[in-house]
Amino acid sequence: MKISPQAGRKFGVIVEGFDAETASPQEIVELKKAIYTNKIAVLKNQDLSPRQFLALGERLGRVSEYYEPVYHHPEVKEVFVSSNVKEEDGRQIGVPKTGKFWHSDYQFMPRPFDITMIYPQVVPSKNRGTYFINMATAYEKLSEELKLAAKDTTATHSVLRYFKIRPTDVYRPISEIIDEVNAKTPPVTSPLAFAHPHTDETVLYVSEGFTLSLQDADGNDRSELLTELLTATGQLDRTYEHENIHLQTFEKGDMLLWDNRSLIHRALHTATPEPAVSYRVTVYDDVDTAA
Ligand code: 7UC
Ligand code: FE
Repeated sequence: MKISPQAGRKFGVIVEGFDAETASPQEIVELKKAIYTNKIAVLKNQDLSPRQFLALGERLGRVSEYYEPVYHHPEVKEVFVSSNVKEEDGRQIGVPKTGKFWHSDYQFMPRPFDITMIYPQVVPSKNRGTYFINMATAYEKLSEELKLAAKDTTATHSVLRYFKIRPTDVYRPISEIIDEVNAKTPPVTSPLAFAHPHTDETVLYVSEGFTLSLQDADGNDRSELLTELLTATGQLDRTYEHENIHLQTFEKGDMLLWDNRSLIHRALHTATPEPAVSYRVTVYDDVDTAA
């Protein structure tokens, strides 16, 4: 296994010669270290079945299956499928157009994932990739004034605005769906800045997609601060040229592993979508049991 920095990019490493089937415990430890230190690791030349992909996830931590079954791979439910390609018989597997908004995975849940693994299956010829922002570096770059304002502030997150209407929701009143989403995944409130469980960096925990509101220690609404923070961190830049934004591209055979506690991401928007399918496995890396 050879780990090298991604030339000319803001962050991320390339991992060559990694064999998921025969990787030693030492290699897994090194890989996880590379993820937390460099934020993205791109494993080259992977050729894994959904089951083998899941098995690799299980070596990194505790795999979590997505709470909405409509995303599940039909054979391996722990594999989340993002797909805009219909089966020959017209069936839709997984969900199209996922993640086209700034977020981190499960940010709206009490415990977000530590590691996200994305394994593209059908790779578009152009406009492929995912945008990322490192919210630990973004925090460091905030003005002293904004850092101070972030102290003793909490953020409330919800999936509501990006919850995907399921085929079974057709003809249901939207109010009923909203009530169901709020009952199943009630808004979660957490500190606006937290210490990263694996690196101890201070991470600013807000996203355009999932963060609903900010509150100060007395419970007063600080939503104007939310707009300032989204602007400062680059999340409102529709040109995607903000210095915090990193475009991670990939080719067939690549597998992206990233530190979901410090990165937010956003699927690249394409006006004329080409076929695209990717598989995802998400992992909890329990600090107390981590190697
Ligand atoms: O369809 C999607 O964009 C999925 C999103 C609402 N959740 C992904 C996650 O893991 O948080
Ligand atoms: Fe995502």
